Amino acid sequence: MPRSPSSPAFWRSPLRGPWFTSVLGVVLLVGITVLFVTGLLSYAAYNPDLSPVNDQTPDKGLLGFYLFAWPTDPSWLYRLTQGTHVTLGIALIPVLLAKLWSVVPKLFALPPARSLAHALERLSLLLLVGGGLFEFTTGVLNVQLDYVFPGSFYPLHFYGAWVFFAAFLAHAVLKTPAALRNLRHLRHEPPYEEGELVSPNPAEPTVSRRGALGVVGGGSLLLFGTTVGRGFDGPLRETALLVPHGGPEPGSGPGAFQINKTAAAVGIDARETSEDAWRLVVEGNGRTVRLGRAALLQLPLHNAALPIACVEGWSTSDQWWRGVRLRDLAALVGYETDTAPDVLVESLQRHGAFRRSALRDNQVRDPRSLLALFVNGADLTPDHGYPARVIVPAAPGVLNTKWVARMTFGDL
Ligand SMILES: Nc1nc2c(c(=O)[nH]1)N[C@H]1C(S)=C(S)[C@@H](COP(=O)(O)O)O[C@H]1N2
Ligand SMILES: [Mo]
Repeated sequence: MPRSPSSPAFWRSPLRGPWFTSVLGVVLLVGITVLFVTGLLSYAAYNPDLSPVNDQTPDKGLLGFYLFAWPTDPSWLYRLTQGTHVTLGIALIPVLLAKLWSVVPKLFALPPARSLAHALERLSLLLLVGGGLFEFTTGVLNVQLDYVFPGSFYPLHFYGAWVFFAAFLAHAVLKTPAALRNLRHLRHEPPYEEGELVSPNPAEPTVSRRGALGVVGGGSLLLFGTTVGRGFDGPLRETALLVPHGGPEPGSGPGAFQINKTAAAVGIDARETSEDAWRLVVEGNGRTVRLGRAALLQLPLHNAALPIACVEGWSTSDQWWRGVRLRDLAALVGYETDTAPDVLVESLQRHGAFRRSALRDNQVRDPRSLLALFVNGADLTPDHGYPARVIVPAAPGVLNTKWVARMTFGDL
């Protein structure tokens, strides 16, 4: 048996062949396209062009060409797009690994380049494989380990996505026609097909090609089934075994829904949130208004049923929020409802990520966008942002700033 992996006979699995690779390739063609689109949507949903507050991606330049005002309808929009991004990304891992396994002999093929065109193709494969592994790894680390790259996950995952997708697109254009032909015309079981990837010296099969695909698909289903629950509350969330439930257990009572960072974790002290100490500062138009919680309660209060949906892919179902409309706060410093501008929201929190965020005028004007004082019929709990937190329909969780201390209205 040849020792060198550069010899085709070294690779003996009878599973390898154009049919097996083509099935996996077509699944990834659809799946990765959905990942790319939902990923770009997630980036747009951050309002990264309200610089420099939300944007953590320096010099995005041309790559930000497509940014648009993220809508506030339907209120579950980000819950859906980001839940899809994360759940699908996790479920595709077995498919990606099987696809790489199925073509691994090519990695060792000699000579490394037969022609300039061949050299370029191999270079693009380097970006494709490297980019794919990089995107899946950074994505999993982010949802699994709670920000191993503080602040720098966004630029890494964002630039990586463009490199990966450019190589992916080139690869798809070159290979999809053949893959579709293979699926239509090739036999998938022995006697073995011919062509690239087929071992000239196959070992005895221990599983059929269909059986092997079944194992890959079963792995994907298992990951899907143990991930998808994080988009729901109650017992369904308990089925999300493989991913952290996104923070500490929320306990029971009106505040019993997912918590990202607790008050203690970010150093919010009960003394600074007490009735006596806490004041909300509202600024804009050169005016400044200060209100304690009692004064806020004198303003018209409204209800909105809205979810929280985190970039990590977890979300809650609708919670009942009650508080002051953001546009009514803009009115305090002299803005009419239909001319209310963007707002910069700052938290009491002094350190760490997410202590401030910018909202766009369409979000400020939506009547469901609140500075919430209550949730599910009770005062906000300390961990959900007492004395006041922002809640905006369809916005990523990170824009729903907790423990709000200051709001500055004006075009950003
Ligand atoms: N001040 C402050 N606000 C914050 C955060 C934070 O760490 N600090 N986390 C944000 C993120 S990433 C999410 S997903 C939501 C979670 O809100 P919850 O903990 O009430 O579910 O709060 C957002 N608001
Ligand atoms: Mo989040």
